[in-house]
Amino acid sequence: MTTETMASVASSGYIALDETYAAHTYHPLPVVLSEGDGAWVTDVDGRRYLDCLAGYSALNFGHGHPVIVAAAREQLGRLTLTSRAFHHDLLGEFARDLAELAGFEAMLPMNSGAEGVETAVKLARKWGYEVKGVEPDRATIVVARNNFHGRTVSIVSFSSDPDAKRNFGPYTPGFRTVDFGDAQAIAEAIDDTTVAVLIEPIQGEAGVIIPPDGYLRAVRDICTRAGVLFMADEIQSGLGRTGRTFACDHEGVRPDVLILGKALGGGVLPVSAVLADWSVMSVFKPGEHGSTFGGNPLACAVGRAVVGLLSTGEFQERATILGAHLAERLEGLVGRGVVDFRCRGLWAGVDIDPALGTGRAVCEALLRRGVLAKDTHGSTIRLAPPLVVTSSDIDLAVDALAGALQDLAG
Ligand code: IF1
Repeated sequence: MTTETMASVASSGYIALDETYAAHTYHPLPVVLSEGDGAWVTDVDGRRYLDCLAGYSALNFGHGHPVIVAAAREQLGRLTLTSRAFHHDLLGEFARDLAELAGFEAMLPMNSGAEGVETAVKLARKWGYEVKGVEPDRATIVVARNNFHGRTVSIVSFSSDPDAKRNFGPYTPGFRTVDFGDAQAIAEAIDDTTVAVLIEPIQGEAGVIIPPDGYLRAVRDICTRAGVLFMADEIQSGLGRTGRTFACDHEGVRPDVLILGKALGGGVLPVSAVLADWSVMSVFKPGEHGSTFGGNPLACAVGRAVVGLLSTGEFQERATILGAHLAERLEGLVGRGVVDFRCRGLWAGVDIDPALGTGRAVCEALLRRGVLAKDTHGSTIRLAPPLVVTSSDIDLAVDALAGALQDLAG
């Protein structure tokens, strides 16, 4: 039975309804989820799956973490939205807590990750003109090939993924692309129009691409010497995923602008934020940037709960210890259908032998074995379970991967 026909009668009804009314911007696996608890989810037929995607790292704390749910429930009954035309009693505390966790003087609350990245681009350009003295409308930002920073027109303007970019022009100018991992290429791309360098410390969608040791430190030093802003997109790599609070922490590097999202909303609602010191953030004046929902009370309540969970270091330690176990188990699959893998904390990109099939085929086989995962490109899959996963869950996931590879080998 093919995977496409594997969907049950019940789930087929849901899938048909999705396809009738929801834009076809995804090709979901044939599973219809209805409940989540920790690292596990349940479909409409009562089948349970280990969630190894975790909402692309938006569910670092798992489905329904009690601290996050309690904070959301309590705030739902109090005040959920005011707009920023008025103050409310949670923004200042959330801003303080997040700024202290990240080591910055100020934060700007937004909603989606893409809004966070767009905010950072606007901030860097404005800082460039008003502080650095770049000629008006000439600002450039250096970005990395194979980046993923979101789906707005300006962001896909500097994407190197043809599917993400095709037929969305005319594109926003002012971006220069260099190979990820090549610090010298960044130095050579910087000139007197450059206001910032924007990179993911580890490239997620590209396949969990970890740069050479010292790369982040080199980028930091190059940006400092050139007087340009080092902007780190930690929307996917941040908030415990790699075993540290932020992926930049692995090299002891502090960016000038830090962009957060996904798990900042606890898997409950979209919460993103841009952090910087006032020497940069103060270029934004009232009326120059904002959003209806940015910094809303419900987002602040959930965001504060997330910061509280991260402040103990428990999740970072779990990701380190369990990530080492994941890497050790994956090592055992190299040469048995796995060509190579990269792993930092509980975040792995696994390259499957293309002769066995595409990453999609592997994920369909994993689905049949009770594990949810998502391919990135070609024959690479990403494993990123919630950080509440257990060691035996990881064994189950890797055993299922071994079985899936045998299924594909025939
Ligand atoms: C989709 C990818 C992952 C991100 C980084 C900003 C954003 C993302 C490093 C934008 C979002 C999501 C978007 C989602 C699938 C997923 C994704 F496959 F698209 F590329 F994770 F790798 N910076 N990534 O990873 O945040 O606006 O989505 O909140 O668009 O299909 P967002």
